Amino acid sequence: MQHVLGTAISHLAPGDGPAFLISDLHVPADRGRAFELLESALGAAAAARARLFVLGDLFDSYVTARQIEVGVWRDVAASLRRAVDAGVRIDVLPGNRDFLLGAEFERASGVRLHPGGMRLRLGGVNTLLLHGDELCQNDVPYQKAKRWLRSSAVRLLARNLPLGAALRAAERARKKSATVIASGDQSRFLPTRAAVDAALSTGVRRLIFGHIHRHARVELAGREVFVLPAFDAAGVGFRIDRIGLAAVRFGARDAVEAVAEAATSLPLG
Ligand SMILES: [Mn+2]
Repeated sequence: MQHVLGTAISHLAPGDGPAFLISDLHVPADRGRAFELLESALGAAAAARARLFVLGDLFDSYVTARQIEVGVWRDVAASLRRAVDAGVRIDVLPGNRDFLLGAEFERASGVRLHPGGMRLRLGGVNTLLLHGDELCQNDVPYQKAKRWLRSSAVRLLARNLPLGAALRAAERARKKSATVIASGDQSRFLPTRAAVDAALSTGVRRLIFGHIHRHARVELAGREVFVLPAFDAAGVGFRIDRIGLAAVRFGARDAVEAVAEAATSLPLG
């Protein structure tokens, strides 16, 4: 398998029909607004006969395999399953908050879960889809912790935790991460130019990622770079077809409306 910045890349068959992309839903244990927004996106994808890509952090946290049988995790899986049964193909990347998603999630939801990034021809354009955390190479403590957390021993241990212990661990990790993010030099959370160049050097013409919660579109060395905003903020994602890529907002009753242009600059670390 090809790797970019330590991320395994799945090569997918071309998808030249319409596609919707969303990222960073962070669906919380109490459902929040994100759950409703997800249902809107699923309805819109079914109505438009579009496929759906979720570029990571679908959940605010996901630790143990037992989680998919309870609460909001079970309900999200059921919603995804209804869309899949209605003919929507859904491809999901794990994010940094839900990297422990496993085969039980695929089985319950019917989506295809890929280990890292995805590469495919999308709307006629060779495209690389990433969550985006691998691009933030200046965040050295995070990149170190990531290698450790994703080792097979830690994965095995976490995914087999009893449900109560897993949920408490996830809550502690979430609080700690909020404290870390609020402290220190914020520029370390930006993608680095070198990392973006490494992703583009795979030969794609378009790179799309999320994670940094900052809607943007920029051109770098003749290639297009698009950043998805956090979906839980306003229900905004991208629509891609043969005509191009546009930002859209998902609303009630399968409505999809155009969104104003994104920032055309992206600060890089
Ligand atoms: Mn993220």
